[in-house]
Amino acid sequence: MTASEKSPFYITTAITYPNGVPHIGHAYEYIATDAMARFKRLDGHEVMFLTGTDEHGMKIAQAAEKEGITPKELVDRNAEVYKAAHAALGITYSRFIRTTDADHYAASQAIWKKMEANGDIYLSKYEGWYSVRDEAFYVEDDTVVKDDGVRYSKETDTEVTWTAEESYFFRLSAYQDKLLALYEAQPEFGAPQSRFNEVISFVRRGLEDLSISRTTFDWGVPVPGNDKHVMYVWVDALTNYLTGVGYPDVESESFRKFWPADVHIIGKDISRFHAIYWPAFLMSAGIELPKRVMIHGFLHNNGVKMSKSLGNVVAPADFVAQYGLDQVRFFFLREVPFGADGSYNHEAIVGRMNSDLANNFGNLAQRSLSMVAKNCEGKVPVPGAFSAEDSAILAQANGLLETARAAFEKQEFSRALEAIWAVLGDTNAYFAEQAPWVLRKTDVGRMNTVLYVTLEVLRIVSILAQPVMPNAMDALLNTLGQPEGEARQFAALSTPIAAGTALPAPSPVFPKYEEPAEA
Ligand code: ME8
Repeated sequence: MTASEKSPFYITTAITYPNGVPHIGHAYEYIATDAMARFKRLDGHEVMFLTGTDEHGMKIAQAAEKEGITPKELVDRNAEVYKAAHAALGITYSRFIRTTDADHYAASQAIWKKMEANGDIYLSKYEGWYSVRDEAFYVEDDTVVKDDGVRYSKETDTEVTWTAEESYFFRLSAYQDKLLALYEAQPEFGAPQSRFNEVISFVRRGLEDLSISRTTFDWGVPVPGNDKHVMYVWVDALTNYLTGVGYPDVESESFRKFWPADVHIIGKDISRFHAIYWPAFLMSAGIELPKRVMIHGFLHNNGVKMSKSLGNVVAPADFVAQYGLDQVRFFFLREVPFGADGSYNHEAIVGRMNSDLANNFGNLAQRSLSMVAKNCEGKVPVPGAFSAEDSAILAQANGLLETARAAFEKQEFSRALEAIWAVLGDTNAYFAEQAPWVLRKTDVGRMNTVLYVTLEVLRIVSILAQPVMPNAMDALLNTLGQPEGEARQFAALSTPIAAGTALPAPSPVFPKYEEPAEA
């Protein structure tokens, strides 16, 4: 099947506030989304992958003021820092959207007008509590005054300030039943279930209309027809997913091809914005809804929340420099079931590097490939008839595509990797049992068959692990004599490695982690 015959696939990350620097939590989301995008491409889909920065709102305006620069200067500078993080992490986005891009203003104003035309926007006065950190409103019952005399959001523990101003409102209250009907009709609209359930209960408790414009500052998209107001940052932020595929030109090729989005990948702190406000805005504007909102958990450094004041914010690029890009990508996707919260520390990363990568994968590749180099003239050997053991291990490897597809469909990355590593584990046992280094002296034909089977498993595993470890798998597929392009697509999985393929001299892909010598 060619790319054009398979359904196009549209995936997004949350767009990050560029008020600080990227941390491991952001990196985690980018890596997961990138692995998903690469998986779909390798599986023959045309993929649109959108990521970027969320540049409006009070948080950005205040951060700029603190630095004594304009908001635009701040976001211009920091957008580059985020782009550099994407590059360091090997993120293959199709577009890096910035909400200050001109086409994004047009899209935000267009959706606003649609909601207005539908009778869902009205002018009134907002009085209530606002958290600049969260860019979110809170009702008084959800706030508390602490010993320091300051009022905080109970849920997120961020300071809230009293806000009273003229504001446009979105008739969110009118969407309660429609949203509940959506959740009923599309039980996988939000995932994983436990996080989606929290959203559903929130909606069941009743929804209030939402303040969607501000007048006390001007760093935002102007409200059409009333320049005194700028849009509430979340209205324009969510709209980025439409801008990215050409909205408001709903007849454009990209909009028709890619909308509705297949999956929005976001963190647990912003599930309500994506699973409540966003579908309500879209319903109001008469636009199709995304198919899925996948809510991942938070990563904590050694179980401790990352924060600037604790000084435990690790820059993604430093992490990559210390452990290696593929290793970092593998660690996060293998270690933490996507959706759950996770913790990382040096020992856990080194553990995975040394056992899963160096021992289970790297050693098997190195041992089999160096035997082939020495005993088979550096060519994939011609196998004899397959024994039951050979066929069993090949069948396991051949079943991996379906397992991986099913897991990736639900963003269960760790489950896919676990299945692949189970086959590697069994192949290691097979290799040890068959002992080709003994067969070399007793039965060369059998040795050839065992080496062939091992190389075939390595080929399958390397192709399937590409979305997670693109560079290392590139190197290994080179060593397995597999040319770039079609031979590395999932469609090639069913064509076994060809006997006689010339193999370059092998070199280890996964060295063990060595602690740097004490200075
Ligand atoms: O929320 N672990 O931006 P943001 C895992 N601009 N993920 C984390 C994390 C952690 N420790 N900390 C943050 C915003 N994230 C809005 C989004 S989308 C239309 C607008 C995730 O910079 C977080 O959950 O605060 C979110 O998905 C992403 O990083 C950006 O967070």
